[in-house]
Amino acid sequence: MHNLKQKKPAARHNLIHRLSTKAIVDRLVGFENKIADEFEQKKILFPVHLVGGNEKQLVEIFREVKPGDYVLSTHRSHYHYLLAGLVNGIDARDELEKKIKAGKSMSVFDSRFNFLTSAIVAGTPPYAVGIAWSLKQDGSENKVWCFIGDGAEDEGHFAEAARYVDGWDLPCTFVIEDNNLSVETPKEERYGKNRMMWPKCVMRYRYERTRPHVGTGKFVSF
Ligand SMILES: Cc1ncc(C[n+]2csc(CCOP(=O)(O)OP(=O)(O)O)c2C)c(N)n1
Ligand SMILES: [Mg+2]
Repeated sequence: MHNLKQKKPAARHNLIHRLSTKAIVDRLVGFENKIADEFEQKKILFPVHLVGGNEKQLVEIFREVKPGDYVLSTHRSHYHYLLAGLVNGIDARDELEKKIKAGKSMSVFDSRFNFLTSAIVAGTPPYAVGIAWSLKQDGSENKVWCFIGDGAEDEGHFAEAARYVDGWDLPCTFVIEDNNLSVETPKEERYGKNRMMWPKCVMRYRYERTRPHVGTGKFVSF
């Protein structure tokens, strides 16, 4: 079994525990508002999937994340990245802004705090299984947090990954970020019902999105 060369973050303070929920929510919202403005001013020449409406739920979840845990994200990666940074004592706002301006909003990666994103819907659950398997083999105290949208629930990759994590009791939690939309299509229209039963390694939070699927809602001509 490959021994994961896990980068243990230098002993930094977990900033999530030093800041109030309101302070963190304000940071997140402020960041996305800034990115939205820059997008509309044509300073970002790439698609951006902005987040909104799920700040409090995410802060609550990230209070459980430990420094060195793996955080796997989606096309909607900004809040996950900023929060994973805080957990590891890093204010990553400037770095994220640079990444977004370089067209990497959907492919954010940071080995300092074991963060990676895939824009392929349900692209990360198989990685989550492999990482979690390796962490277990190594006797690590860290775990994997794999964030996916409800659209990824439609994918076989996810079902297989959840079954494997459950069956082998691997250190991984899948978090379904359920806005009841895959782009613009609700679950009932996709597979005939809107409730799915998954093993206990899968948790879900619901939110109503406050922004369009992609962009800001304002047509920008480059
Ligand atoms: C394998 C794959 N199929 C289709 C797409 C196009 N696509 C991008 S986001 C998205 C919606 C996925 O739903 P969800 O994860 O719930 O994201 P949300 O629409 O809520 O942002 C789709 C189908 C993709 N990126 N990857
Ligand atoms: Mg969705």
